[in-house]
Amino acid sequence: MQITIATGDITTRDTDVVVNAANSSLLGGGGVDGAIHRAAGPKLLAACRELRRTSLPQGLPTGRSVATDAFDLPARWVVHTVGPNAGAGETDPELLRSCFRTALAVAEELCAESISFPAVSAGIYGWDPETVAGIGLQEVLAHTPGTLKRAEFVLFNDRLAGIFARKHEQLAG
Ligand code: AR6
Repeated sequence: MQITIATGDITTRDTDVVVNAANSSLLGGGGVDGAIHRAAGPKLLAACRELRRTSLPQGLPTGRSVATDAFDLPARWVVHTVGPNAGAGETDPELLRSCFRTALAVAEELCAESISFPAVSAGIYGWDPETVAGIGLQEVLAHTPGTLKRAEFVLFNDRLAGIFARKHEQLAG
């Protein structure tokens, strides 16, 4: 799979899938979640409410991923994942690994060819960006692609993008 590291706003990407760093409620929040909901429009919140009413009455557990349409975004689908919250004691790297792995699996179920990830858990949820870069890149590098051909990490600033680019060089050799 081709991997790119980009600086910018993930809501502008036209990959088939944009991954959202959501919370268990799926009902929106700050950070990238807020940006995605603003850009996708109110139908995204309605779709998330419908998921809560039907398949996820207790919300989406940490480390799991679920898809909705992307509505007004250039992407086709939003895959919502719930990163671990370090501030609430969720420091098990397997939880973060699971976010990337389940998001990739959901994208494959959708027959997506491209996917964009933000730095899940590296903002409000307080994880060290180096750790997020390592885990995210390892999971994408370890993924056996079905339909997926391309993965992007879309970072909000050049400092974060530098961390991801250096980690990519280390891991991909
Ligand atoms: N495009 C790309 N990256 C962004 C964007 C954007 N438009 N906006 C922010 N980031 P965060 P978390 C970066 O806090 O740590 C929400 O309230 C940001 O700089 O969005 O997983 C949810 O509802 C950081 O590097 O997600 C949850 O309650 C990265 O995205 C909680 O925050 C992730 O930061 C999730 O916290």
